[in-house]
Amino acid sequence: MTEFFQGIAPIAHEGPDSTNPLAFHHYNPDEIVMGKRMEDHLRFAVAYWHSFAWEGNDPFGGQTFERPWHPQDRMTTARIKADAAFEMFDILGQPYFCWHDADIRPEGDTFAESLRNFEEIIACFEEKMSTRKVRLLWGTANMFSHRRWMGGASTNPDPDVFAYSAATVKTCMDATMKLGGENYVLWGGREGYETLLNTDMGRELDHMGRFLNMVVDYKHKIGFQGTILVEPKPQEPSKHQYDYDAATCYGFLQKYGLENEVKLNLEQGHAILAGHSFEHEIATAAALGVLGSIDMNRNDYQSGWDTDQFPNNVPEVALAYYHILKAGGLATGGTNFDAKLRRQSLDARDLIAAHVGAMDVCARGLKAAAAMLEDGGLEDALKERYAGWDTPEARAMLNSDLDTIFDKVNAGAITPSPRSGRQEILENYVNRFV
Ligand code: XLS
Ligand code: NI
Ligand code: NI
Repeated sequence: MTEFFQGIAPIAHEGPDSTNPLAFHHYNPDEIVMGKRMEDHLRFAVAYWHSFAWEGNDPFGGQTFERPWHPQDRMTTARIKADAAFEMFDILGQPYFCWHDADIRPEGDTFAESLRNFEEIIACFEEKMSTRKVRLLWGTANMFSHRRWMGGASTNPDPDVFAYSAATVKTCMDATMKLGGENYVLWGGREGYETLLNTDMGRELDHMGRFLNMVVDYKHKIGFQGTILVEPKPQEPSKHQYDYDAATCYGFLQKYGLENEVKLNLEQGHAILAGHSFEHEIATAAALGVLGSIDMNRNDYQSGWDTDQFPNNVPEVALAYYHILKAGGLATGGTNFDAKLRRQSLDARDLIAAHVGAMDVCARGLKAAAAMLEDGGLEDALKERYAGWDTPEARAMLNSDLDTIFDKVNAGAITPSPRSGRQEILENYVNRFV
């Protein structure tokens, strides 16, 4: 036992009238929503990097947190960090967690030493998981922090870095599989460029496509049953990341023959950075058949950065879950809190409260989304708006050609009559539920 969370009891559902800040008011894992337990819809995960590896620094200031697992450059503290992490999982009772290799183990002097460190911690996780219900939602490789990745990982101009990336991802996939992980994520933070003056874009994209094919081949080789996910983000740290948004990623997957093998891990803050809404990204992925999982956070709308704050906006979250429910749910995916405390939130209590609040916000969003779907108001409005396409003549048009259509329109048989899109009415409708 570490002392870090001392005095904080496991969080219980106390209902909306409770004033206890360390209780769930809306998240009730066993409550049935649309025929399924709330926990099984939301599939919450804690992100090891923000909660345990991040030390409170920002671009203008250094470490603000002092944790029992600092400094993080040795195995003794990596084990204390693991103890604290699992203590927090016990307190929150969330079903999943996620990691990067670099979050959980200290970097060694050589690849082999880093791997030894990593495998030791994975064995320690395996032991801790054997007596608990918590599972691994996904593992991933941090191929953006160390200086070797400064020019990219699989898109690096140096083939030695490509090799290092391949070897690193292999070890992270092995570890993910060992822990029974349900997905494997690739986020290409430095795949992209700072200046075109030194970048051969076509070559880099080909290398990235080849790399991802190797990942998929390896998945099949080892019999990994989970889903391979790519996480779109338009910029930060690279200026022009190749995985800009859901639509760009889909084009990339298609070009390299991967659209049936790889799905997307969509993040709220990344959607905003790309100039979209979260539900836009979810609806895009769902329409293209590549909705995988979500990273739930929010940006500070004033600062314009990827500030990775815990979600606190029920109407926004409700629309995200609306599109997820409509698409049939998260399948192997989950709701990963890719979110960190503010750097002044120094206490263990802050870390717990952040997750408790976020889980409550998501629960409210899910319930609102389910209520809207069950009521059917938005679906009815959609049906009505597209009702013209229900006629056989309209459907046949899709299989005809410009000349045939021209003849009908030119003969006066077809005259469009504009109808209201009813946006305000629909917005007011949503407002009744959120
Ligand atoms: C960074 C990304 C990262 C991925 C995992 O912005 O969100 O945290 O989720 O590498
Ligand atoms: Ni992010
Ligand atoms: Ni993320």
